Amino acid sequence: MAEPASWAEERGAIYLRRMRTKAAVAYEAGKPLVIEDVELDGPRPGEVLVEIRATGVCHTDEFTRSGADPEGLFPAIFGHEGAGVVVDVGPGVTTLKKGDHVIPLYTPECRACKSCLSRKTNLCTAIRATQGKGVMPDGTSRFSIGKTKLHHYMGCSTFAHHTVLPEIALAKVRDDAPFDKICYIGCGVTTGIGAVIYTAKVEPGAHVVVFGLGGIGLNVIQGARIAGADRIVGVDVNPAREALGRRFGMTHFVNPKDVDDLVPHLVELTGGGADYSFECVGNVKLMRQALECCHRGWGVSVVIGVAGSGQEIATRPFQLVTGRVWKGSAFGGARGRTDVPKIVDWYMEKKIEIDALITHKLPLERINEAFDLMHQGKSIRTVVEFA
Ligand code: NAD
Ligand code: AHE
Ligand code: ZN
Repeated sequence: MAEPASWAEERGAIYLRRMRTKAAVAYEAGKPLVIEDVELDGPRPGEVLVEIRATGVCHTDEFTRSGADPEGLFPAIFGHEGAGVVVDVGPGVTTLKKGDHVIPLYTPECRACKSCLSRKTNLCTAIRATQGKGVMPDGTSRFSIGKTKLHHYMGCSTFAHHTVLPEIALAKVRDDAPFDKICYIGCGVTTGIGAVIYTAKVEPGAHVVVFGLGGIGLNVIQGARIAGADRIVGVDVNPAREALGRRFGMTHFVNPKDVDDLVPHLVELTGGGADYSFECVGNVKLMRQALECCHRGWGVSVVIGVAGSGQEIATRPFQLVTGRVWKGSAFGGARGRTDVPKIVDWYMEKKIEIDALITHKLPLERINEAFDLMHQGKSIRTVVEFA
């Protein structure tokens, strides 16, 4: 007898095949993650079971772990920068099959909601409400430990060896791309490069200022170089970031600690103000500086950094009256199912660089060290590989 395409099809309406898998569980804000064997229910209609092969640890995971995220829920399985292989599909899934290589998307692309159809944004709204509540689109969680349900995180939960996602939240990518590198395209690479090419649309010859040269900012620099920017000024309090910044295309480095008045200094360095600036830290004071270092009349400042609960941005309205533009970018403005496979191709064709940014690799059991390395300013990206 031929093997059924999936267990769910075989059993008709019962979709609850349960398996055990290893995951890093966040029980409480501010506490280390705990490695556990958790239960995972199989994929329901429109869902896909994925074996995660590798996941990056992004500053946003730390933001939520720390308790600064107003949407943060506990207990949860974090992680949103993964890559893996389809293990099983639920009924009705048509675009993916067992064995496909995929990148989970915290910004899905349903291609049918008002936002997707508008062509004005990448912020698909098909499942955002349930995603923010830490559950699948049907309102339930697939993860549990004993009788306790665990929340999904950003619709991805890639700090688990296996996870379940909606079909619309997976980008199918080529089979020959290494998981331990392309997982970074699931957030940092796409966010940084995308903010330059999709959100800001930086043009050749532009003068660009990038605040924060971490996992996102260095990708903004790489994007600005690819876009043909003429002057790329990097700003970071960590002097160790200068060398990597220059390697990725930065032409000038500024450590705010060495400068009396940062904004006039940046205006001078960019010959009257930046055409484009990017805030890649999540600090509302820097967001203001990033706007105010922009050129009068046309400078565009893009907020990428995520700021903690209760924080607000401020500037004199005159900054906007005189033509500066403040905008934001989520997932680099990229449409995941359409753009992510292309970005994987760019990596494989050596049009973009990723390897040098993956500074550390750890097994899941040591994932808490990734947060330590981040705080110590030692890592750009730590990638956790599943054995
Ligand atoms: P990271 O920790 O790798 O890098 C942050 C960098 O900022 C570090 O190099 C640090 O030295 C520098 N920095 C800290 N304080 C500074 C200051 N006062 N002045 C100048 N530089 C300073 O973090 P990351 O992974 O690159 O993430 C950066 C931000 O982007 C975070 O807020 C993260 O949550 C956010 N993010 C947003 C999106 C999005 O879609 N909008 C996607 C991913 C990450
Ligand atoms: N939950 C936070 C906001 C977090 C946030 O802005 N997330 C970014 C992605 S960061 C990836 O590392 C994003 O895509 N935002 C759009 C969205 O719909 O969440 C809060 O402040 O409530
Ligand atoms: Zn991220």
